Amino acid sequence: MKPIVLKHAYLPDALTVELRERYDLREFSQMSDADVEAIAGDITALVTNGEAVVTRAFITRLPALSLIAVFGVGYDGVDVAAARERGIAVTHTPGVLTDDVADLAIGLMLATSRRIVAAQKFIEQGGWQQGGFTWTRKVSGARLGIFGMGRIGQAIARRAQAFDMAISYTGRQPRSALPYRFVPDLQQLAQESDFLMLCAPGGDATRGVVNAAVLEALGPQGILINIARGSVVNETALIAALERGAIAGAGLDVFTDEPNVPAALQQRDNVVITPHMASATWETRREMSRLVLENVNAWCTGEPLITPVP
Ligand code: 8YV
Repeated sequence: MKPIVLKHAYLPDALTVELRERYDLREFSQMSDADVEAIAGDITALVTNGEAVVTRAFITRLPALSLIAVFGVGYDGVDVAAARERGIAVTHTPGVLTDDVADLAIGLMLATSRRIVAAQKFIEQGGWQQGGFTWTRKVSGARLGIFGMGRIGQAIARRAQAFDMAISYTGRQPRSALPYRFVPDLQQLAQESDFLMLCAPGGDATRGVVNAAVLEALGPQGILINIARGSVVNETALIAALERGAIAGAGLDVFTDEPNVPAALQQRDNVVITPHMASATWETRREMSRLVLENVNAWCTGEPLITPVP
């Protein structure tokens, strides 16, 4: 008998097909509570994505669960402590999406600072016939503050070096091997940056840490870029800061209540928004899918997991 695997949230079609070929795949989105209850004792693996939430209560409902495989590098949606208490392994997809996320981060920084989206709208709305587009802010040589100097933060820093940016960072600890300046405090980092780039993992430790005081410190010429998690930013404070000109703009790929983006963040010339798409290229989504499948297969055959969460 094939092991029962629960597809808990959105996964690419090709990955779903491969999982279905190998396992008895059940789709959570098509099941009632009673359906889940009926097979709860036989569900051994759960595959979810980086945005979905797997609570302690949900884990408790699945007594035979032994693997949670996350399609994504961020696993802040999963109650890892609850999983560990039960001896349930958790895997994710680090590394394969680093380049794409860093690329989009740089794209958002350029698009926001140079107002690329607003400039396109300017042409499309006939503005050019009336005069030139407003001047924008220079990226090359500016001060970049990175919050979270993990794999993605470092990939962004390497790209930013090509723009001759002065790079500083904050995070849990200084990384002495890196050639960038460590600043112990997020507010100080904001104060000393033209661009504040958020790369820190989501979760309780970072919830709402980009608050009114940090945005105030970033200042009226400062730009916030978030490719991490919406939860890292106090979105109400961000909207207020944009409305009163406390910061110059924001480039955002992630939001507090996805897929709902507050109207106050839309239709602004100084805000560039994308729908949590940093890792969504064909190449990377294929690699992420491969890694999920390899982890599930390894778990199933008793081999060591490829990318367990640390
Ligand atoms: C994905 C992500 O959008 O890796 C992550 O943590 O947030 C993204 O790459 C997500 O996991 C796919 O649903």
